[in-house]
Amino acid sequence: MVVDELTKSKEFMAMEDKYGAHNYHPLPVVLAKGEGVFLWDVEGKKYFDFLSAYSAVNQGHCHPKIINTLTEQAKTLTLTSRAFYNDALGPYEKYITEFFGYDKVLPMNSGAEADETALKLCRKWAYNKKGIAENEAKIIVCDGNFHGRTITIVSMSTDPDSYKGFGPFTPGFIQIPYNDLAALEKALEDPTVAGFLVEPIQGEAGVFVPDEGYLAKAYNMCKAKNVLFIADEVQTGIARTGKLLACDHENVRPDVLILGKALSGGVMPISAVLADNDIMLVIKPGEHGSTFGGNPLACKVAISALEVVKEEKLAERAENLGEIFRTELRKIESDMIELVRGKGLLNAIVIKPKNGKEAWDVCLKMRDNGLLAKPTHGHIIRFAPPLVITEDQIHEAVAIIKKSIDEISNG
Ligand code: IF1
Repeated sequence: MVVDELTKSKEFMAMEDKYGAHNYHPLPVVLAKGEGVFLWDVEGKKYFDFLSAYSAVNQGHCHPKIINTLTEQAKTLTLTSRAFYNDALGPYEKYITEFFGYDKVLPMNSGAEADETALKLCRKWAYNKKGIAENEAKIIVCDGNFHGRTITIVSMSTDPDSYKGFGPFTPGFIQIPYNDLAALEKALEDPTVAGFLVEPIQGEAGVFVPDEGYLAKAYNMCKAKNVLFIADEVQTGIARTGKLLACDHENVRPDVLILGKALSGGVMPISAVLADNDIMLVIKPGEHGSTFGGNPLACKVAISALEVVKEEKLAERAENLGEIFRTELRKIESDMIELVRGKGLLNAIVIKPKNGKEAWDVCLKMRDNGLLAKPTHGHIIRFAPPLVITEDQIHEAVAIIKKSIDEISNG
């Protein structure tokens, strides 16, 4: 960037630094416009978006169908609260429960709220249905988990960046290694265990894909012990991994399904918890909710966002284009690429630092070359473009990734 261009971007970055909390360390790029797989910065430079706001923009930025729905409903009715009925919530609840095959949905806003809802549902079910003594219910979680940033959720975390300095912590969680059925079997021996909360693929931990069969075996082990299998598909759901849900790869139907992010196509915060009546109905009127949960604007937007998934066959696209993407990435000959892994269009490369250069430097170089991605846990770069990307664009993006790694590698 030449000096005057830097000024504009620098002004925006300085403003965020001066007036905003420092709870993020963004890649230095200031975005102003998004359309489909592309983003533009304040200087008008165009980029491939290979993060999709952490898989919230699966349908592509500002999808016309979703934006039309948003603008029409925004002129009509945005929020009633659940103190009253409205003409959008029922039709949405019917649509989404039929879409995913569950009796009921509890609508929330953020992914963390949906995870918290699932935890409350599981505990209430433990006391009312499984007969565990009040306040004794335990929930099994995995090392490396990421389910959000609330105090109860970080109480489950094994990442000090997530929990350190935020104690005291919520009790009642058992941490076991991810992708370890023996550890799960042992933990399930505890009769006070009520649920197993798991990401079908661990996104934040670095796109860890568990062994084939892990989810199905874990599910069966939970059923044998009358323990709820709770799938957090906030990041892996909505077609991202090549199926509507990542659990679909193993034909696992979670007892409790948690959705978020792309449920709105990246347009606004919409999340949901789905379950059948014997679980969902343990929560009675007045025992849980949220001001914006299930608001008419979100209901209409979510229906459009899900219609796009079906109409544009986004799961099939993710499956096919993900294979091509991983194959092409694996052709890149570089001693900086340790490995390539992923499922559908949720992928990552593990970078081996070289000459003091690491994943962050690769991301800066990719930015200069027109592609945006961000490292997770220092040495892993996650690649998650909108699922509307084309095969030609996949090849274009791989060329940028290769060029950038070569430039960094050869210093
Ligand atoms: C950040 C991570 C990803 C999630 C899963 C629940 C939530 C998330 C599997 C909570 C949210 C976001 C949060 C965002 C960055 C991003 C993220 F790096 F933090 F871990 F994707 F991997 N379950 N993930 O991935 O949903 O409350 O955010 O709507 O906090 O920086 P949320």
